[in-house]
Amino acid sequence: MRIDRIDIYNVHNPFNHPFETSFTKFVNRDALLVKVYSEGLVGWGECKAFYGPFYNPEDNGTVQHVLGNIIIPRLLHTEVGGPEDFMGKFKFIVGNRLAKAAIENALWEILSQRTGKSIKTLLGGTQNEIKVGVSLGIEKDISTLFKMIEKYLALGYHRTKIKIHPGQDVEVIRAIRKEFGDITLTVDANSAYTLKDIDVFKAMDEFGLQYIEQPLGEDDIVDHSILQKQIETPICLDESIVSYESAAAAIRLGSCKVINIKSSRCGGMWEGKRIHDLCLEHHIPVWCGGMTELGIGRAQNVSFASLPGFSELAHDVAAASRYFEKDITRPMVDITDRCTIIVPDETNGIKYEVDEEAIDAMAVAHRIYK
Ligand code: OSB
Ligand code: MG
Repeated sequence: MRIDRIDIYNVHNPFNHPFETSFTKFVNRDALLVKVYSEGLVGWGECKAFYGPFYNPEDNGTVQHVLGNIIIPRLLHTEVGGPEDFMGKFKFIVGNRLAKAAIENALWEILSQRTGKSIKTLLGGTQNEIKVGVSLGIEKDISTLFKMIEKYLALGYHRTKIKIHPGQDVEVIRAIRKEFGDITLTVDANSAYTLKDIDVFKAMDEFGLQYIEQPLGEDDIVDHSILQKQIETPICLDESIVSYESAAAAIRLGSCKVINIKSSRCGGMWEGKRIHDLCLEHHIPVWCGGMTELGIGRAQNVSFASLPGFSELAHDVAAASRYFEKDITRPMVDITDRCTIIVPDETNGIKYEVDEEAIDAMAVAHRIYK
């Protein structure tokens, strides 16, 4: 596919409820969207970076630089075979995987249009619908958190995940178990702890959590393996899994028993699928993570989560209305009465059209490269 033109939109969309993690409190979703033009077709990609480098080292500013000054000038007016070929051609760029994934995802969209096959079919997805869970932020007090938990349990969400940080952890979990009993519960620390806090994690063993997500450093594989050996609760790595190689290292060292695959964190769906296949081979349960995406990224996550390994655990792919009043797809991504999301493919007629008027209304900048 020849790449003729690429547009980058900076969009701004307020959250309907602030989302607080151990690293920052989000009030708005500020994101970059890419629109890739190829031989009369158009594919969209959503970059999952945030306004600052809190979750991983990239942010919207670094992505703008890497796309605008490094990747796009080398991509324009060239031939690309597809996502895999793109990843090979840009392997010389170290890291910056969220930036790469934005373009990579758009190439899947173009490939889908060229072949008349859904992304699900192109990837080898097998599931018609995916099971959704909810990720809840840190709240100012326990009664506010309880109200949020109640709301999503009532909607049928299959798993409740709460964000924790030092000082708001074990006692919060104890209170939730007391109030809500045996619900499927997980916690996500987003790297807020070190091995010095080992007693905090030992204390969590009595609560039967499905897993503890990313307790230690974002670039750490070794300390997680030390921690995993001393606690019963499975560790699920998120931030630390940035590639096939890091997943292989984590599996070999026993650093986790579960992996949250965010394909964007690893450069895109092609790399994400390699990690999925590796985990399946090693019997490591996986689920599809989220980055509070707008509709383009959310819909692509739904397609990605159709892979066979994603059939057991619930995903951080909620209804768009969990975060936003307005979104950029028609219809907005939504849940069924079973609290699943239907995977779009050529047999069910489900599609998420990109709502360009909504994008224009949310855009604070628009750059054209051609
Ligand atoms: O660690 O999974 C995470 C949101 C922003 C950054 C990191 C994470 C999250 C979430 C929300 O937990 C998942 C979602 O619903 O999109
Ligand atoms: Mg996480």
